[in-house]
Amino acid sequence: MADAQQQPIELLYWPTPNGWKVSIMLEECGLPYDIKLVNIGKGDQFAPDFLAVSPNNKIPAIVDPDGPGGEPISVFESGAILQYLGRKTGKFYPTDERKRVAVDEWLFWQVGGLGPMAGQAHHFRLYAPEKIPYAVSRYTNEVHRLYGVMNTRLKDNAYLAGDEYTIADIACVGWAKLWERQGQDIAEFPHFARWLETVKARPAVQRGLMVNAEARADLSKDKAAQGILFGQRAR
Ligand SMILES: N[C@@H](CCC(=O)N[C@@H](CS)C(=O)NCC(=O)O)C(=O)O
Repeated sequence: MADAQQQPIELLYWPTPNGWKVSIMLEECGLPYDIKLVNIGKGDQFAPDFLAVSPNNKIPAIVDPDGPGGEPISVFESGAILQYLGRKTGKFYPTDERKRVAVDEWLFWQVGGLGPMAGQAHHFRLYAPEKIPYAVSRYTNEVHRLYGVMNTRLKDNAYLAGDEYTIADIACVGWAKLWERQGQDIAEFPHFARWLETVKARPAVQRGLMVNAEARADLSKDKAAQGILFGQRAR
């Protein structure tokens, strides 16, 4: 249970698949939080105060005033945030070592595989100024392969890490719900489809996905935002 004395966690956020991971987790855990919107299409992610917390200039990040030892702590990288909140609350991140290893496997699979590959599929299918057939097919195929892996896993398991809903499912749902934009046909993946409907039906997932949903713009039509997001080199 969330500590009644818990001060609000600051969530540095924009409504994207990586941001949703943390809004969903905070909703699932019943933790109080305040949103600080970081408009990544306008370049807020390069502001010094944001970089002090999230040096990779990407959302999400959190600042927890009640961190270890009662002192504030900031955390960046969605996987690290989910693990931190799971350890802090004892929710959705089992302590049994075998179960925890299974969660970590699928969590790392998401942050190192599904997220980046689906992100590239979005990029080359929707945002790239020229259609590059090789890139479109490379990332569409890779997402297809990954959904096949997920589908096989979910044939005999209710959730990614086994029979319990965990932070691994929370990490995946925001990406998986965008399967159409990734050029996929969900009918090919019936176990994946069953899992997606089950996870999306959770009230906390629905609340997490709605956080500042009105700010979510169509990036494919916003050339200025594309210039900020896709033209960066080391600063
Ligand atoms: N590995 C990071 C990826 C985060 C990420 O890619 N965030 C995107 C939004 S979904 C972002 O902030 N992009 C801003 C930029 O690239 O400048 C994580 O899992 O937290």
